[in-house]
Amino acid sequence: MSPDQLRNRFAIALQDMYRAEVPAYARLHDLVIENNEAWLREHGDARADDRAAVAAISAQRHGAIRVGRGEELAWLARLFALLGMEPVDFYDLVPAGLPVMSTAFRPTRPEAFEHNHFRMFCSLLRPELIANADVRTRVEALLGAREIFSPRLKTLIGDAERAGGVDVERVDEFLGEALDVFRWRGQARVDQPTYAALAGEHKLIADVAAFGGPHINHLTPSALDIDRLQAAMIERGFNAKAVVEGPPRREVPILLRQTACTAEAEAVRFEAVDGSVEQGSHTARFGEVEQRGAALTAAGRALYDRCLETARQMAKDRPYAEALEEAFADFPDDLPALVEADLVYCRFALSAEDQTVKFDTAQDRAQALRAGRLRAEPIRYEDFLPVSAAGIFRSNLGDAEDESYAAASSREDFERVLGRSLRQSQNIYAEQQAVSLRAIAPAMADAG
Ligand code: OOG
Ligand code: NI
Repeated sequence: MSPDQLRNRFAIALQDMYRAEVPAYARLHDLVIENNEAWLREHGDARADDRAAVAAISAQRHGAIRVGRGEELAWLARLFALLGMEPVDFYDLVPAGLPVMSTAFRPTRPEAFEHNHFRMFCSLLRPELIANADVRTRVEALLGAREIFSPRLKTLIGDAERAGGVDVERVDEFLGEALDVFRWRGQARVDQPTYAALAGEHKLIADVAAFGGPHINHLTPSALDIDRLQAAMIERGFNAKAVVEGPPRREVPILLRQTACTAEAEAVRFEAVDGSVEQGSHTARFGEVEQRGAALTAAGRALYDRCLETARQMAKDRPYAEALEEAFADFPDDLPALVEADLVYCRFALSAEDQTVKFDTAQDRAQALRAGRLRAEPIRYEDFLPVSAAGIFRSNLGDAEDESYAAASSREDFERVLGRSLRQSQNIYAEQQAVSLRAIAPAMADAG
């Protein structure tokens, strides 16, 4: 089966599993479906009457997991490679007070996104950063002794790698085994006092080390209008975040906007040293919603970071939404201006066969765009935002205070444990834009 088809099957199965595991997520997902359908109807879009189309539009676009040791990450990389997902970008969350480093496994070809968008944000715990020596030793022992992949799944992965893909006859078994990796286990591997000691160090540490595997901690469906969805969440009594994270609402959406409902406590069985079972709870899993906009160039990203920082400063003495609006007034919001300042990546095409159009520089392209001689379609941002990611971790783990860790993480260390190199999203977007421009050039040469 093709990696794209397999990823689609996997994502659908994961969605079903997580809906059954976390009822609050199922309610949020239903609200997204209802909201998207209403949006389509109001915009005269015929897909509003097509249940399958609405479901596909409202399907989850990403999930997130956390693992405990390098070997686990390396196996995940092999599994996701078979689903057509490559590790893209390095996210060091240590400066944000989280003892993890991360990447996102995702499709990289534009055609692959048409099959299925699913990405998995994957964080690796860095137990060596745990200051308390007792907790650190305990965590290392717990992680060293666990296997998150069944022997059968490892065999199936090895077979598929040798055969160049998963055999159609093995797909059900393969997906069943893969799904089990991410399943919630209501059973902790430690007793209550140990859980409390780990959580006392950092909730994240308990979330990883106290359990037998990397349960999904959230899935994220896509909203056609995230502000409308946020308002609906509040109106329906969801425990929604106070604000939509990321850039403000704009004419030309950029990057990624996200909101979420906070995690609810789930029952957990802890086994005491004497073998008796104690009931307790763990709070980590939730539902999130996203809406994506254009990928930014390095210059665009630098401007975005400056605007966001300004907003943060301004928000000290006024409402955040207002501060955000005002801070982003410096970020151009019409396509020709964005193209002219080389802030967004686009796919370009000629409006009509015309060999006199100049498109070598950003200024040329902006001019041709304004004159209606060139068309530009912003390339969608397919990655994540570390600031929002840190906010997501914090809001669902309920940690108000930032920890401070001495060491920064290194991309090289991460690649070594991953067992492969990371792709860089900037290169992927730049290449997509360059491909579109190269396609114009021969057309003009032919015409000449
Ligand atoms: C991952 C948070 C990152 C996002 O949407 O930014 C993420 C986590 O909480 O483990 O999914
Ligand atoms: Ni997320």
